[in-house]
Amino acid sequence: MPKWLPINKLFQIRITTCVASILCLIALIQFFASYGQYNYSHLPREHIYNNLYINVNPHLVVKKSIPECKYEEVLQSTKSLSSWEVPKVSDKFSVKDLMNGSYAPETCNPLFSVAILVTYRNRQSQLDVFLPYIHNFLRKQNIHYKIFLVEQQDNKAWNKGMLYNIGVKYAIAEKFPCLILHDVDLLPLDEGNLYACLKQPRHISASIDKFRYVLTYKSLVGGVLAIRADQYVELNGFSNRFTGWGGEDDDFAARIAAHKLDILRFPPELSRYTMIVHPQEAKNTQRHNIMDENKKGMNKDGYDSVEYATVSVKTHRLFTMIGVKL
Ligand code: NGS
Repeated sequence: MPKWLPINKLFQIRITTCVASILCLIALIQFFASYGQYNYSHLPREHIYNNLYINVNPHLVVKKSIPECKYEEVLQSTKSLSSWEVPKVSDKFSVKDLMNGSYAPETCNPLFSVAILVTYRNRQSQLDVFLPYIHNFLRKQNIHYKIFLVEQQDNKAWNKGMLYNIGVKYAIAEKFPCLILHDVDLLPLDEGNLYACLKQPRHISASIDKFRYVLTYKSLVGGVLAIRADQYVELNGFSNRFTGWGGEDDDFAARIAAHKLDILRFPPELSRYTMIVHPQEAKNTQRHNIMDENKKGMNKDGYDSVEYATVSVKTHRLFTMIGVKL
């Protein structure tokens, strides 16, 4: 046996050590880069109940013969799906108890009424997955809810902010005290993710599989957001100036901050979503300029100044469609 290692063997060991060290370094950098975001600050589970915004639509008939609904069981649920378990077709789906996209529990009086606003154009395959999935998910939560699908029915540039402003007018006309603004491509994975407003705005989709369940930045409010209807009006809703992809949600976050409201979140284990994959929309190259202008107060546009050509309202079993031509 030789007393020293042959030179080629030594070289091999050096290369292996080098590669292993580089990989370790990359893993360490990745860990520290995302550490804070995995552990974004959130309401502790035991504080959620006291922060809930209890408010029911006055149009909902309260039945004296049945008790108030309870929410502890939903909030304490640890049942979750993994992304790959999400059914692409909901075969166990029944339309029973659904009308106009709305539902209220029969055996108890709910404490929450929520308008869920989904902005939409030309994403039929996503909608086909979203609607049965979300109804199945929500009907387990003992809440009163209604799904409004706000469809842009023209070929003009996509304007999500305007669609939300218009949809919210209808939700408020129907006296919904809480709004959930919901992307059609996001499906909640955790049963404990109660679809209700908090007293402060609540960013719901904090942990999305596409981003390895990491909150990409602290002021992100895109995806799924819950906000009280009165606060939406107070902020003057979304700017109407953003077309195409990006910026409108960050501008909305700036409005939240300017009104000294907080953005609250549930813990990561209650905030996980899977995203239905789709091609990325074209980015609005002007989005940063518009945000800067809006911040300087040059354009105080929003909910109170939204203008559109026509709106048609149609009811379906699974949703109420607000068709908009801008
Ligand atoms: C930011 C966009 C937001 C968007 C967020 C996440 O960069 O509008 O990414 O987008 N802000 C600007 O472009 C100024 S996501 O990757 O989830 O589609 O919501």
